[in-house]
Amino acid sequence: MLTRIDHVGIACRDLTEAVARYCSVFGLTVASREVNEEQGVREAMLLVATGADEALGAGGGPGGSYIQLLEPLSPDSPVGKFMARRGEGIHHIGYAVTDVRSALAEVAGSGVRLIDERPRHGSLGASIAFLHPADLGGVLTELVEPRRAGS
Ligand code: MC0
Repeated sequence: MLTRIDHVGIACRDLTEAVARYCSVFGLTVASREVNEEQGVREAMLLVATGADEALGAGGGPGGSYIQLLEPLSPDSPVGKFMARRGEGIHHIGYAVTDVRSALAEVAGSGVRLIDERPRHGSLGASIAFLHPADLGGVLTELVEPRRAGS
């Protein structure tokens, strides 16, 4: 079901400062910056690797892998609450899937609780859905169906 690790989501207090730090330490480039009101985050995707078989260039794309830096828009958002409890750090792992709706149906059949019964909008035009950390060893897990190239 999982085709690769799409991104690691990292909660930070100050997105500008975190982007500057990660770019300078690792020589990464920023693939996108977005505000996602529904999710309560301001975020940036930093390109780690392009997809091996997709030759998408420096802008990354559906086959890429990323570090996603997440700054909460408010203290009562998911990332805001997480940071109040645990401070900055790894917030979730996003795995790529080919078809998020069928992946959700398969996961539901295994008994793992779905946070999202239907896909929502994620970074870089992806369709995403979260799975509950309590059923996955304390790891908030995201299924990511990347935007198809050209769409
Ligand atoms: C909370 N918990 C976590 C966690 N957040 N455990 C692991 N990783 C996390 N990130 C745990 C708490 O420690 C607590 O455990 C329990 O969940 C309840 O915590 P809470 O603070 O009362 O929070 P809830 O229950 O209101 O919500 C938790 C839940 C929520 C995971 C359901 O944060 C959620 O719906 N997350 C999915 C949406 C999201 O995170 N969006 C932001 C990224 P104990 O053991 O003390 O009970 S959006 C994004 O990333 C998009 C833009 C994208 O990738 O494209």
